Amino acid sequence: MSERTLVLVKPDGVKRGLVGEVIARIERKGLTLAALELRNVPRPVAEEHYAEHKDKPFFGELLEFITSGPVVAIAVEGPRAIAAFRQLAGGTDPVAKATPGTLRGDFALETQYNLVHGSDSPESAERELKLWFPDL
Ligand code: RTP
Ligand code: MG
Repeated sequence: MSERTLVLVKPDGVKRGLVGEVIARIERKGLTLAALELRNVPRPVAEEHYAEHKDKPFFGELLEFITSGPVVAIAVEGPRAIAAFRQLAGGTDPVAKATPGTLRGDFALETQYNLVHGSDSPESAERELKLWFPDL
């Protein structure tokens, strides 16, 4: 059974020219692209997207970062797409948790600048896809 997940190439990934690398890995895994757009992120969208972290000490920095330049938002589709993309991304801390072979393990050094976002559950995916791609 197919499902959808929201992937973001964060501003660091766009600035570093890694959009193609992210898309290539998604496609090589066998997942498909249901929607894709380069976007600036309005602050209210960033706040809504990361609402679960609103009480965390890093929330302010996280909003600054995610609104600091365009992101590429992608609706990714396929069997177990949510877990499959989290596997491609690697752990949140790109050195302590993500292993080589994952996007974060191969291309990132700092937790804040960890290249990609992927929905972490079916509930998150549904909420985030409504926020980013309401017409999908
Ligand atoms: P994401 O939501 O972006 O896919 O990342 P994630 O699930 O792997 O990690 P999450 O716990 O949801 O954290 C969201 C993003 O906040 C930044 N962060 N900074 N400075 C810090 O300690 C810290 N912790 C998290 C990261 O950009 C992380 O991806
Ligand atoms: Mg998360």
